[in-house]
Amino acid sequence: MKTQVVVIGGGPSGLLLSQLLHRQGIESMVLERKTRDYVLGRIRAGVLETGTVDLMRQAGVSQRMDKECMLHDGIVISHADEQFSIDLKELTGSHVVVYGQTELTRDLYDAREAANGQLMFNVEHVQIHNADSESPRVSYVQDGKTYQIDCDFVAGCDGFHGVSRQAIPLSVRNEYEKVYPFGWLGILSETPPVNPELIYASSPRGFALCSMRNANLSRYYIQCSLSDSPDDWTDTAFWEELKRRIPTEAAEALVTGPSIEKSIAPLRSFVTEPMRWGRLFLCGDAAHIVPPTGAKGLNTAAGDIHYLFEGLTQYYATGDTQGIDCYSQKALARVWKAVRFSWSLTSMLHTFPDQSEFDHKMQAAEVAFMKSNRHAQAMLAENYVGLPY
Ligand code: RFL
Ligand code: PHB
Repeated sequence: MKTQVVVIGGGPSGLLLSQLLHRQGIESMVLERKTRDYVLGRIRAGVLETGTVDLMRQAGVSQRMDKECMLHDGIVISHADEQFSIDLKELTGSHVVVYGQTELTRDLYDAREAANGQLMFNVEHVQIHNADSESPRVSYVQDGKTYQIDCDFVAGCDGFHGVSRQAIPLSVRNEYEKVYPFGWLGILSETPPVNPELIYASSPRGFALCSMRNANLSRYYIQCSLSDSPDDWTDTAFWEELKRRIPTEAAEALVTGPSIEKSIAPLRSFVTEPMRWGRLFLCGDAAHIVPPTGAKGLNTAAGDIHYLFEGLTQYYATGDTQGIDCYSQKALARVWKAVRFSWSLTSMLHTFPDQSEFDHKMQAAEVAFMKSNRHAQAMLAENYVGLPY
């Protein structure tokens, strides 16, 4: 088989790239290890930057999103008894959009399928060959049969546990990592959101987040121990713990109900450099992970796709490799800023196991400064709505 771009991974990064390329007449094949239903069953991101929304528009897949998404002009930060809003709109002139990753991915699958895009599911043993040559090849196994695809480029969009990053030799690959000593236990429930804006709550018992998907679908998280399993937490125990961590009025207003999904995500910061080796380009979680506190994972993935799409479009239109040559440098410059922001928000709002009284005082002083200082609020707001591409 032959195509122009092989995309490894049918998550949001891979599908978005494939759909954008299709709109430019550039052919791609997407290889996904799981089934479509499995990918759509993973409950992940909820908050989109306007840059991500614009890319969905550019990909021609924003119709449902434009109709169903919720515009958010602010977020609430609470710490012990202090509570204040960050007015995103007033501080930046911009906003974020609440639209679930599940829905965004569904829209992309629908569009790729409607255009007869080549999507292979349940593929195994994906291998990248000759990525540092002019003619890379990708092989995979499906239903026990081995297939080979000759291509011009390979986009590694296969997430943190994928094979693409491992294809870059250790002699050229540098990895930077910080693992946080806690996770997030998240639940989805068919209840109205407790507050129109997201609440990021820091409390002596740990962090909590009140988020949503729509007017009758709420997403809540609490910081938990890494040794916890979702089965350790009954719904009642979850709701009780959430109420202890969020502002009193919110706890009193909270509508509880059965969870329809419950999962634990570990928190990690991770970056691999470079994000390109020969004709292989890493995008999204395959190249970097951030803790979800800043809502930057999917948005940073979308940034990568923007740069790679620009580079590939330029190459196919003119033969000029300038865009693809500076892909890694451009993407990494934005990635590191998202990594810093996510780390700093995580550090400010979570309880750490070995934290001293001094450390607690530093967190409290940082929140108090932010509450009273417009510049500090503006710094958070600019990062939260998304840095320019
Ligand atoms: P994905 O979504 O992991 O998709 C990779 C795909 O590749 C497939 N795959 C393979 N396919 C073929 N061969 C192989 N060898 C393969 N290995 C893997 C996988 O099956 C999968 O389908 O990566 P992608 O596309 O880069 O997308 C990244 C985002 O999923 C991720 O960054 C976000 O979900 C992070 N995130 C958030 N990001 C935001 O921007 N805003 C948020 O509000 C937000 N909230 C979150 C989040 C992540 C969370 N978790 C669970 C980690 C909240 C949570 C709780
Ligand atoms: C979510 O709704 O899943 C969500 C929102 C904001 C975050 C992380 C996750 O920072």
